[in-house]
Amino acid sequence: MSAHLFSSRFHIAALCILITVSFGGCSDSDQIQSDTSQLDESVENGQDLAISKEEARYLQDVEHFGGFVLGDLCFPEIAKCIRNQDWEALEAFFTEDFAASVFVLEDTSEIRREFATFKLWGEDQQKLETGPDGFVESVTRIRGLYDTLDICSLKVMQMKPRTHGEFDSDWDGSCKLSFAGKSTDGQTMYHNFFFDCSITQISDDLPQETGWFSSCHVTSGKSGMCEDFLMQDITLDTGIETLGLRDNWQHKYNEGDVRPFKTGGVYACDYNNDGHIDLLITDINGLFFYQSNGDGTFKDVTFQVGLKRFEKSQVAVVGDLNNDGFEDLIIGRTVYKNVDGREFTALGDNEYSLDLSRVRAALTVVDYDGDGLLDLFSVGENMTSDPLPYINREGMRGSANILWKNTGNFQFEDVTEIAGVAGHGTNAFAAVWFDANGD
Ligand SMILES: [Ca+2]
Ligand SMILES: [Ca+2]
Ligand SMILES: [Ca+2]
Ligand SMILES: [Ca+2]
Repeated sequence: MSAHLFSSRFHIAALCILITVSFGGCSDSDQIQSDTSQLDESVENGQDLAISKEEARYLQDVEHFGGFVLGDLCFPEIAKCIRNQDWEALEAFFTEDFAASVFVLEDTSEIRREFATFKLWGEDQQKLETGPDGFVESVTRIRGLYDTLDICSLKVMQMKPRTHGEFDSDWDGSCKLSFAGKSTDGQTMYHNFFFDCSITQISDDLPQETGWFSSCHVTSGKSGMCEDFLMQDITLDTGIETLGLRDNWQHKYNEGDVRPFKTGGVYACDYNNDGHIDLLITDINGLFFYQSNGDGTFKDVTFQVGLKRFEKSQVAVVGDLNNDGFEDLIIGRTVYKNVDGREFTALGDNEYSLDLSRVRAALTVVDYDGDGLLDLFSVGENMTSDPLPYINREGMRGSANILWKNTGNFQFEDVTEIAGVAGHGTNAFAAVWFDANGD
């Protein structure tokens, strides 16, 4: 998720905070418009959310300072110094007693594979305890291996105040220094080093300040080198047309436009049982169904299989709902029966028993009771047009989760209450089913 989505306070970065999936969000899908008449779906079961209002606010502040101020504003300046080999400017960020440890880079063995050569540094490798000079020397050596740099970045991995609640005192956490590009002898190469690090304090003024980076101790590292990139972009050779799909990061939104949280998804299935995976692509701009030709290429068969190109529902699910051996589809509020692997026909209202208007964010298929019939689970979602804050939305809970038990022939029974899975009204994008206890 990118910083550009949010105001700084709510910036989402790789932080130490493990938050149960609880992002609020509105979707601009016409299936999921916010609507006050839907409020009676919200979960008001008297149970408190996992953290107090104060704690939620604190987490947002930690995220703002650690993720946005440090991660998005300050660390890129350090990375810029490293990229430009401006060591004097880099050292200005260090405190007078800056302490560091670095690996003795030669102290590792090479792992040779047919396609690439790797190096790993970890607990077994020799480290040097050092100060600013030794740190800069180590970084200089790694930087010097590169002729051109595609990536030179310093990212926050975790960051939190050493003393709970004290932002203007020491912060501890970890960071990752990454390089990728071409080596001086023309090889494709990358280096990643992970550090435990400390900062003297973080406030909104930090980007204007120097002398705040107090320690940086390396914990592990890895590098790889090969003749050329191991992965190749083959999109143009597949027959899959991506031009019409919304790229939510690149798309230009006008001021005042709300950037949607969801713009679609890709659903893999083998609808014609020929052993080759076919693709359903839902997108804010329309619907696409690609049949695999079996040789890595695809054919657009959206119309041939009976689907509507201009259906703009992003919520979909694939699964053999009637156990006839052919995977069926639910797209938005329509249930499609797969007819012998040839086409999909939309079922009429009396041919299935699901109230799909209650589905908010995503549907997940699972046979939760092991009876051989695929059941459906819908996760709750924030139902207001204001997507923030995503932690402990005040005075407003998201919609309930719903579990539908499949009783055969597209008939479903709402077993949410019996199964006790309505949830606490937190917001989610999706659910994952797994057998946690191996029974
Ligand atoms: Ca197929
Ligand atoms: Ca079926
Ligand atoms: Ca079942
Ligand atoms: Ca289990």
